[in-house]
Amino acid sequence: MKTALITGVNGQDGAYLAELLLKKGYMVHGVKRRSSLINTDRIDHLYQDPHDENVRFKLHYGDMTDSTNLIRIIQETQPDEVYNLAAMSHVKVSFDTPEYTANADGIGTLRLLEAIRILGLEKKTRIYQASTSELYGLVQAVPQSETTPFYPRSPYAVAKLYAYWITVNYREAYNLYACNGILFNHESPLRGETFVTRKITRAVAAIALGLQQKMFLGNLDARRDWGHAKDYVHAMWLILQQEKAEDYVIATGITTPVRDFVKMAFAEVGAEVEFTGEGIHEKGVIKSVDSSDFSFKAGQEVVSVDPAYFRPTEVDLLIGDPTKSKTKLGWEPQYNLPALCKEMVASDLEIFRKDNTTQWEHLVG
Ligand code: NDP
Ligand code: GDR
Repeated sequence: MKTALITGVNGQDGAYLAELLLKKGYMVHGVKRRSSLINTDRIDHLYQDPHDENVRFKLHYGDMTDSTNLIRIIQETQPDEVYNLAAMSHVKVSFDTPEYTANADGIGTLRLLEAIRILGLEKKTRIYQASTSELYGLVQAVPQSETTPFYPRSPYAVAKLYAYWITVNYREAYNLYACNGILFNHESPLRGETFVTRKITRAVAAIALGLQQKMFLGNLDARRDWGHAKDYVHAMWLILQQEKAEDYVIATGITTPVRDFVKMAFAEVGAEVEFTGEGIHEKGVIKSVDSSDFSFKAGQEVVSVDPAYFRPTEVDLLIGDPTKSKTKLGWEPQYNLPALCKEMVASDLEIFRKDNTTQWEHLVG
């Protein structure tokens, strides 16, 4: 039985990856930092009684800012594969907490790599680093591939740039099987509520059910290459199963503006949304409704722009070139954006139908 260690196991990707590896017969150890409330909702369905001697899923308290516990957990678990998914992953929030982001996302990766080395596991343990399309930042060329130059545009992306290169360096210097997956945006019903797709599908569901009047968004012109997290965690696994350690871009190759995702999400509840005006005066208004199941009406303003959501430096356009991962890994995504959007809206409708007292986000994201 292979053993995997996942940092950030209770995040969106950690949850899908843990599920995938358990299905593949792995012993899965997850690293989770302590929080004042239990926040394991995304992995509760995977729970196994730790008293059971055949337990294959185990959580450990750990933090990317603490080398001592990373070394201890790796020593205890002796993993064949480490997936480093833990990070302060919100680009906008990284402008508010830049030093912490550098520590957790940048130096945190070094701590894991060093732990493997200190413990003499270079020959046994393979490591996957969650790199990101945010590395491309200010557009140098499109579509973005493994050879496109980086130009990070946020403290998050700069921290991830360090993590990217330290991973490459440990591969070259110590012959470690260490790889970067340069993953473009990937979403799902498990996506954090303050990332734009989930913020939109959640607001669409709440508006449709009459729990909210409208949503406030930032830059509607930004374009992203959005895929489904389930497809992307499969790629992470494939990356660690190759003969040679290499870096791969994982993307769909299709880019969509935020504004079009809003329209797509409203179409799922039978509403056509039209955008008028420009810049901070742009508005999204319901033009027509072809469903009597929901409580909005034609003419209702459902989207306004709030500059609080603008970033000091923005990444305008991301569109990935997945040729290498398709040819070398044989990776093929199962979802397209309309199917992803449909699943997310349906899931958020179900959540609000069960519990319409869900707390709203008090902070900007
Ligand atoms: P999430 O934000 O959903 O999950 C991040 C996880 O990291 C959470 O479990 C979080 O714990 C944990 N974490 C944060 N800080 C620390 C810390 N200091 N020590 C230990 N754990 C910590 O992110 P995703 O699942 O979406 O993304 C997974 C990884 O992939 C991240 O590294 C992200 O930067 C990267 N990435 C994501 C992409 C995407 O589109 N989703 C694209 C490219 C890269 P808690 O729940 O307590 O906050
Ligand atoms: P991103 O994702 O920054 O690409 O990082 P996010 O969904 O936060 O933003 C995507 C784009 O939408 C614009 N936008 C808004 N974003 C948010 N969050 N809230 C809003 O109200 C809003 N309005 C418009 C943003 O300006 C941006 O252009 C994600 C994270 O998962 C990273 O960890 C990961 O590395 C990258 O994807 C790839």
